[in-house]
Amino acid sequence: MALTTQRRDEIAEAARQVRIDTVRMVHAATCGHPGGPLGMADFMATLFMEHLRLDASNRHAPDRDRFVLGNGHTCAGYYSLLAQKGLIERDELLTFRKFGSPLQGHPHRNLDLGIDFSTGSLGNSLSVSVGMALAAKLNGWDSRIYSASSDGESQEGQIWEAATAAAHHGATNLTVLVDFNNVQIDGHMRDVMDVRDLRVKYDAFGWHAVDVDGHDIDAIDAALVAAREETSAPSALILHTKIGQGVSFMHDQPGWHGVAPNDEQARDALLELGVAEADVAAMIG
Ligand SMILES: Cc1ncc(C[n+]2csc(CCOP(=O)(O)OP(=O)(O)O)c2C)c(N)n1
Repeated sequence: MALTTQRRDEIAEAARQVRIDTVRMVHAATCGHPGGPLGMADFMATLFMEHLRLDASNRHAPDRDRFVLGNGHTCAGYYSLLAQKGLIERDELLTFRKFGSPLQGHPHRNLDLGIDFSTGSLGNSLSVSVGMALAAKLNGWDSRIYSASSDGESQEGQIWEAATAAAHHGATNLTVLVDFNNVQIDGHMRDVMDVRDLRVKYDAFGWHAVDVDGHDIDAIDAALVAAREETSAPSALILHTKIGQGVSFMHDQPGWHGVAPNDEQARDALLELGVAEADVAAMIG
């Protein structure tokens, strides 16, 4: 069933909150990765708010859904959504990357907070997710495994070993969401090492693979529904996004992969994201 207008607005608001939290967290930490989470906010919010069966009440239930963030450097947005789902205290978000905080610059497994796996070393995530999917099947759990990845992570050979294994062993309860923004740490994919057409690649590996506008909440929701209904193959959503989406001076700029905004930039970003001027002053100091 299609999203109601109210539900779409709620998801869009959750995505806006991801963007606001990301700017605040990376600014407060004076280091981190703002561009990726801004670009992923729309599909991550649709997944977390509408599809992922993970919340404070079922965080330890064996038959819950699971989420693995392969592009672990984009975790500011992930933490924001865990807070929006009541798994992380909102106050804790501003401890991001601080000594002793559970919210480090790459996810550290912590089931109390809903973090199912440690990531950051690119390439492992799909292998782990295939294992989780097959384990759920063997145990008879009605769990779906959602695995976020990226065009940069798709340069890792291990991703394609995992893709082969997933199709061969029938991990039909697995959905990978690839953030395809055509950018990675050293610049545009075409200048570093182009991964080309990921839909065609996943299709050739025996997956149900679709291209999706990664900023269209209705299209993302429909693709996640179709993935859940696909019973003959694992599913790959190739989500076409722009790094830095929502903040004009970060939009499609590879330079914002891993740089913190200074005070002035954070202020401008928060104002553009619709935060009231008085609140921005209190946030930035
Ligand atoms: C195994 C491994 N090699 C290198 C890195 C360094 N690294 C961190 S992020 C990144 C680029 C990843 O590309 P992508 O996720 O597409 O970046 P984004 O879209 O967020 O800019 C690299 C190479 C790493 N984390 N792990």
